[in-house]
Amino acid sequence: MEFNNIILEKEDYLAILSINRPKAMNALNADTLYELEAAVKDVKGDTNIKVMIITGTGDKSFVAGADITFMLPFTPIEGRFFSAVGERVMRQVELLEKPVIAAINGFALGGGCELAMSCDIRLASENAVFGQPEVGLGIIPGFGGTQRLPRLIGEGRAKELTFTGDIINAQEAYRIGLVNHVYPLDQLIEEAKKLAQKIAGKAPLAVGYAKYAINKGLQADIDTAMGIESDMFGLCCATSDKAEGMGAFVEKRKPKFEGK
Ligand code: CO8
Repeated sequence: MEFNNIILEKEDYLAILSINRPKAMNALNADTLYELEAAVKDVKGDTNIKVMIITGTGDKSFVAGADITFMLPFTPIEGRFFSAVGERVMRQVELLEKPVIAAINGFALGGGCELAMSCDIRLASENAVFGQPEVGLGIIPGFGGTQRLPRLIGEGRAKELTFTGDIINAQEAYRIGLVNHVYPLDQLIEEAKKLAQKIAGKAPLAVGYAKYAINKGLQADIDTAMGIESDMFGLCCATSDKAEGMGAFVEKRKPKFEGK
């Protein structure tokens, strides 16, 4: 698929996906979502890639939301369809068995905040701002925001942000646990790459299984969740990386993981 609204770059083990619609502050229309979906599928199938970073081009905006001009003429059927497309694409980001780091370089509003929340780890630049301003447009968050925000920051805070449409800065996002770290804008991508490198040095299948266990377990009751964890632990024991990791410890050397 030819990409017109995103850029997908690969550096060794790392995929960097940049939303690239500068004329609309990187807002998400249907084409951009379909490209994002294709890129995630590509990364999923590329065994060289261990970690993905999602960011926005430019220095002002990560993603300023779903494209309002695109949504303005929506019928109920079209609205429901577009919401479901966004939900599906963001779920694919969430379910990708490789870590996804959001490098949030500016506006993360509406669908932008929702995209960031579908990533595993969120790093923000000092100029980043967050919010779910949808109710000010007569709609509600429709790319998973009503579900992921309360799971991430708690019901009370999520309801306040969603009902008021308040915009919060990066420090406040850090304080309430919406982002893991805040960096100066010019250091953001380097810090995201450093984090990616640290993760890429670990056993990739184990990292993927840990992501699976956390994501699936969080949606299940505790006994089912423990079963998911032990299943994934068992699966790790089928990998040669487990023999390598433990063998290296015993032999007092650094492990060399192959993702097998
Ligand atoms: N959609 C479409 N165009 C946008 C968007 C957007 N979300 N955000 C910015 N743009 C466009 C502007 O219209 C403007 O275009 P033009 O130059 O042609 O007039 C250009 O980007 C630059 O924007 P501004 O001039 O407004 O730049 P400022 O620096 O003054 O302001 C802001 C930047 C604060 C980001 C401002 O543009 C803004 O408030 N944007 C809208 C933010 C917003 O409300 N986002 C939520 C959208 S709703 C949503 O995301 C719902 C998700 C679920 C959908 C479910 C499917 C049905």
